[in-house]
Amino acid sequence: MARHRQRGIALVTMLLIVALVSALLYQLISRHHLTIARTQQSLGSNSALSMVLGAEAYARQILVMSWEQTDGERIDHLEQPWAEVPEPFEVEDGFLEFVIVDLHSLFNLNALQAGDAPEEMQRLQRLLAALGLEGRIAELWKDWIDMDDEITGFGAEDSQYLLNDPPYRAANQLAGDTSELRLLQEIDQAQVDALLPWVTVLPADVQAVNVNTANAMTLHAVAPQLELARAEALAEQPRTFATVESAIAEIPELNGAQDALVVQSQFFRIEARAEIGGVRSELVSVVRRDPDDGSITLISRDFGKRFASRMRTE
Ligand SMILES: [Ca+2]
Repeated sequence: MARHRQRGIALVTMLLIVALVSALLYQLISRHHLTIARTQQSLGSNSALSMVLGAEAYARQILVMSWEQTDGERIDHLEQPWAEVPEPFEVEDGFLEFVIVDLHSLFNLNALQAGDAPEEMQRLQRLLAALGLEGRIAELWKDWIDMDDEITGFGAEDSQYLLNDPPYRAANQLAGDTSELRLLQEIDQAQVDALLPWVTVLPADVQAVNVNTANAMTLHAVAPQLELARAEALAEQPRTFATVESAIAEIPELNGAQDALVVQSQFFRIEARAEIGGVRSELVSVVRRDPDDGSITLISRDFGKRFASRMRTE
């Protein structure tokens, strides 16, 4: 009996030891897994970050190369290397993609700050009408960036914004980002989303639309005689006008838009996105390319903007 009991105790002890070792091993392995997962995550995010910064550097090179190829003519158009959208690059455990956008192909919302700018107000209203949006947005926007506190039409100034919860003030200066549209009084997300693809904020209060790269909406907005259908047809064609005058000579409907048009672009936006090991990184950079020597200056970098991937449908 005594021997049986001893055996029983030995067995229980063994089982206890096995259980203890198993628990210890499990804990060790879990910790190890966690460390591995953490390392993978950190490696992934480092790689994705390096990739988008690399894409930005590469895009800058393409912009310089495009400038060098203009052979003293110094015009920018969509037949140049920068405008070619590269296929997403497959890399180990992920992909990288980027695109360069000419900001002079878009409507400069900051142009509404110039003087009393009635012409720019009408231009923005034409854009809004073409998009089926209410014209009041132009007045709200003008008040948002103009330096005074006087309400324009159905616009709004501090007197309205300070009554909001939470209260805030009108910017009363050139906008730094198109996302400021979201702060306008009584504007909703759907209206902002409809407007965003066609507009930009250049660090200048002038309209400088490149007739060679502009989208149909922007051309229609700045040229009062240019119907939208005609603008759409024009935007489909390859355009390589050397001067604004030659563009107007060929397309008389552009008359009245001389002051708003250019054939040379300075500001570009680079949108880069990488996904490595399930970790995503997005970068939107704005750069200025000097029209005289082709050198590039970084204006802003934003890692917080989200945009649709051509690789993944979201
Ligand atoms: Ca104002």
